[in-house]
Amino acid sequence: MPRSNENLAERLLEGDRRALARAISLVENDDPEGWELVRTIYPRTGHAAIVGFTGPPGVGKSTLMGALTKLERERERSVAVLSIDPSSPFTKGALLGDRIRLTDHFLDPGVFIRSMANRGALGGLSEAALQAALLMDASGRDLVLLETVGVGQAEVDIIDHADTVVLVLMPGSGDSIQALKAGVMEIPDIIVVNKADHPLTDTMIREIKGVLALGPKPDWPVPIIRAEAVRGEGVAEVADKLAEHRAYIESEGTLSERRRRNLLNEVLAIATYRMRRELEESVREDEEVRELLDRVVSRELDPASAAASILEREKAKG
Ligand SMILES: Nc1nc2c(ncn2[C@@H]2O[C@H](COP(=O)(O)OP(=O)(O)OP(=O)(O)O)[C@@H](O)[C@H]2O)c(=O)[nH]1
Ligand SMILES: [Mg+2]
Repeated sequence: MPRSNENLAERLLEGDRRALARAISLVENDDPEGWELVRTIYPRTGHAAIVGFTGPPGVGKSTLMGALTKLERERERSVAVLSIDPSSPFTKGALLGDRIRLTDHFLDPGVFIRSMANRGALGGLSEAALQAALLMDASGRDLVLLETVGVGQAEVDIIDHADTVVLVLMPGSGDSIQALKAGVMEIPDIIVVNKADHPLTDTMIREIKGVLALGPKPDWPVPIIRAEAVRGEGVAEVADKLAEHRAYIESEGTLSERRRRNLLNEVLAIATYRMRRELEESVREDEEVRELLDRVVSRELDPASAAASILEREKAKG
């Protein structure tokens, strides 16, 4: 490993914020040094509590995370925030403060804030974000908060890497309730109904309870918390439930089970991406593959049989 990198790893492990920022940039910019760094520090990860916040745009995720960060800082826990923004690769930097709404914390060395929109090296934003989260974890942060916009679409499933998933909704987010009901969205660990000054809050909570009641009785009953993040209302309750959930997953062995499952998915995601890329490369120039495709187009050969032949050929090559 280059000396500079060794140094970077060392500083990162000591908790140096600039080293952390640099390391994340390496990962985000597809720099091989970035993966090498992750390889080096990986044995030192696994200590941070990783909490994912998801929910429709504008419900108040960032505001809630900002308020939670404030509270955790009062308890002297260090925090890293990663906001994953698949929709706008252009907001990096300029609108960061606005998107993340953690401007109060920019000067606090106990808080590290970063947003990410690039796909990174390993195939997806989710993979790049996981690498970033690992770096944050290795740098000794007690708490890593991930933010992603979503109503259950699989595009960005970084949330899969969280130990605890918080779904943030606001009165009127009917789509999310439908998504939960239809099983498009996995049942989160904690649900926050934010902007609870809205007159439809009670209706919303009733609907959520209705949906949750359809499922089997869980060992962890999903708490539904009403909050007004802008005013700090309900934030302490969110912090308490996070701690409770943590204790629950630790005591039941669920944490290691969950991490095992998440890491397996991660390994498969990276391997799948790499295989696909290799396959695409090796078939692009291949005359026989082109003929195979022509036969699919002319309806002589069905797509599944063509795929099977391609795989056979690849195996023979390997
Ligand atoms: N009335 C009210 N407004 C709130 C509350 N919490 C947040 N807001 C406002 O809602 C708007 C969106 O808040 P954000 O925290 O940026 O929401 P977000 O979910 O992070 O949004 P995206 O990251 O863009 O998806 C902001 O103008 C907040 O000030 C609340 O409890 N009540
Ligand atoms: Mg936000």
